[in-house]
Amino acid sequence: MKMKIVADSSANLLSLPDIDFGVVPLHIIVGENDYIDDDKIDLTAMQENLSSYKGKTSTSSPSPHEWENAFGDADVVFCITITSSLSGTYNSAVIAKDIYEHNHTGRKVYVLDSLSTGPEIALFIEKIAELIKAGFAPDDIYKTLLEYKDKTHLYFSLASLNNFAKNGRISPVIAAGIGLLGVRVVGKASDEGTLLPLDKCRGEKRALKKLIDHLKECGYTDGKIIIAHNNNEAGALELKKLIENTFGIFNGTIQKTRALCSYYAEPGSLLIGFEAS
Ligand code: X90
Repeated sequence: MKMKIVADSSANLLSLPDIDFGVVPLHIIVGENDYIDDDKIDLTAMQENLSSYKGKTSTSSPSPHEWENAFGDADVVFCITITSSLSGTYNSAVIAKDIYEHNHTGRKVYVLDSLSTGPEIALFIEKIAELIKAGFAPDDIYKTLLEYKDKTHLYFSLASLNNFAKNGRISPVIAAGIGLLGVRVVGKASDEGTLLPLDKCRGEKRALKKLIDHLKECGYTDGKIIIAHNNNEAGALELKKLIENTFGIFNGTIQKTRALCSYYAEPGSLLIGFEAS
């Protein structure tokens, strides 16, 4: 039985070792340019264009057809999407699932709405890969994944909320009052899969301290952690060090954001996905 994991590009992953893995790109639109968030994109050029462009910019979700192509010829697909509260990506995956299962009797697609993005999705993907390699049956993998999802979290320190506000993905009330230069918004993905700001921090040091406080509140001890950063390796390494000092271990990895997360988590931002109890 051929099993495959398929995620959208918000997971910031391009490949997985020893596992059949596919990525469906979202799009970043800057004037005339449609940037496809795949392995061929020039991220530096996109970011430069974004920072100098004065007109409207936006993003768009993949079509059902793009999902269907990524399912390939797998008998079982585990499909993980960015939160349905902020993107049409999940809806389009569900449509693709229906078409795929209808056209290929006996094949099965599990679609999981992550209610999150970035490094928390990456944790889900790594968990599924682990379970596939351990030889578990598809239904058991999906069940274990749903339990796992209750233990993981996504927190962030964002350098700006401009692109969220401009694209109507946070309320104007929340957007106002934030957006001061040098102020970082620390917050989390809510249970409903929306952006929940928790603290306004002047300077990165304070933001990192807040993130550590939130890890403690969540009952974090030594679970797996993935940090994703947009052009802020120094911040990611500093956070890693604080985690080591506070919890005695950094059980994790550091990644760079790909295009979709780089658009919303603007340069200087950090995302952190972790397992708590
Ligand atoms: O369909 C589309 O055009 C894509 C819209 C995506 C909007 C959300 C992107 C989030 C990227 C930013 C920080 C974390 C926020 C967490 C909220 C769940 C990462």
